[in-house]
Amino acid sequence: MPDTIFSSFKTVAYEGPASENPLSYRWYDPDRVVNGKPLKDHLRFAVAYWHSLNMQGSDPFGGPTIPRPWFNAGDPIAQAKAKANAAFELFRVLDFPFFCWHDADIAPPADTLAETLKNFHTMVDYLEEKMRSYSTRLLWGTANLFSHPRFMAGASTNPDPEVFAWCAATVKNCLDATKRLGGSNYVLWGGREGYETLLNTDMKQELEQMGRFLTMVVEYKHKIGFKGQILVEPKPKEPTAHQYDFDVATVYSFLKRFNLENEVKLNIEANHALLAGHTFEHEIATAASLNALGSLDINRGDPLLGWDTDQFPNDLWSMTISMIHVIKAGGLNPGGCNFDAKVRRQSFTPEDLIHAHVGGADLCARAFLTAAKIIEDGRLDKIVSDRYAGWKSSDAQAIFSGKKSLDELEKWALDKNINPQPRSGRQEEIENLLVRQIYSDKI
Ligand code: XLS
Ligand code: NI
Ligand code: NI
Repeated sequence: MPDTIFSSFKTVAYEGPASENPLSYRWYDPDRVVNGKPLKDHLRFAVAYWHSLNMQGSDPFGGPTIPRPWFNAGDPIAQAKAKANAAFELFRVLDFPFFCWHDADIAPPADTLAETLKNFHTMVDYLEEKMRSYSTRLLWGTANLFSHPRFMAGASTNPDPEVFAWCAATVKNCLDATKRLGGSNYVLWGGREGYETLLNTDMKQELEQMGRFLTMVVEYKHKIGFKGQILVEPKPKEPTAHQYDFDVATVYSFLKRFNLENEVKLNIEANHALLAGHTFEHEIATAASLNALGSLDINRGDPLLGWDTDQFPNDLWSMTISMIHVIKAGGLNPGGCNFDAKVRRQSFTPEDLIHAHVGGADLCARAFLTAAKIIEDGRLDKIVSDRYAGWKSSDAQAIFSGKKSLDELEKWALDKNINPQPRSGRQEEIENLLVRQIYSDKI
């Protein structure tokens, strides 16, 4: 194996909660069986190529701070190959079963479409070769249709149909590559699908374009027999103030409008939820209630800042509540937990990147284990089902089955002389119960 900045690190192993070794898993025991399946198959952790291999710590006020030696490895293809060598060593160190990429993360873009695709194919061949010697698989592929200046006015929503065609060609190739590499999902995040100013924007036209584009993606998926899920990733505010894929509810109604709700599911990101004025658990529960939960982008935002800081997660409370909803929705598979998270610009050593993923994986694992226990314990569920118990009566069920109209209900209410009484929502009791369970050492 080629020598990389990650090669000297031992593969991080599960050592249990008592371990003082900072580069060990204390909660993430990949083989621990929960609800009949090993933890690794529930969580399906993935490394995000862009944040872990490409990002070098630049921000609007300063350039790169994080040395990534593959960027000095020769011509652009040599750099991309050196980067891939390091990537697979990082996956090996973390013992993560999956990774995710954008086309532009794995292969250098060029001036023409033909050359860009040529580079991409060279690198897909190379990744395929790497995947023969490593066990890490592809959770999802996606296209970067937002960084290059040609996308400044949008990708599929661009006023220029040639940009739309460029995007179609790119996504076609990314879908082909995802299928070839055995990917479980294909993601579309609408990077610049939104507008800077309404003054130059035909919103109706742009939404029609976006709907047509997604429909073409779904049609092509079926044409090539790609069995993975197509996922849309909601995000508000960034980079444009008005993003069309604002949140789960907005994306779902868009899917309904274009009859795609049975074809496309959602990739939900914690930081995006926060930016939309929601919590991660709210977005997951919303998707679950619509049968639209697909996969998760794991990270956290800074509530004091208004942008996508993409930090590694550390909020056990929110992650546990989120995992309760995930488990109740039937789990994530074929989705997974992709660490769409980056280290801070002062965290420039390879070790920082490993610490970041180890902590994130442990947090998710602990949250998942606790969530499974809370569900098994049943007390929380009992409180909730008691709260809705009235709906189990045959009279109440008749409302749902459409057998009662407004005027019939009026008659029923008057005949029964109903007088509904307030009942406690028991919120503090529930919170106390969850504090005990979430912060318990016995997991
Ligand atoms: C950006 C998004 C992006 C998607 C993939 O904020 O989270 O990283 O996950 O394009
Ligand atoms: Ni994301
Ligand atoms: Ni994001």
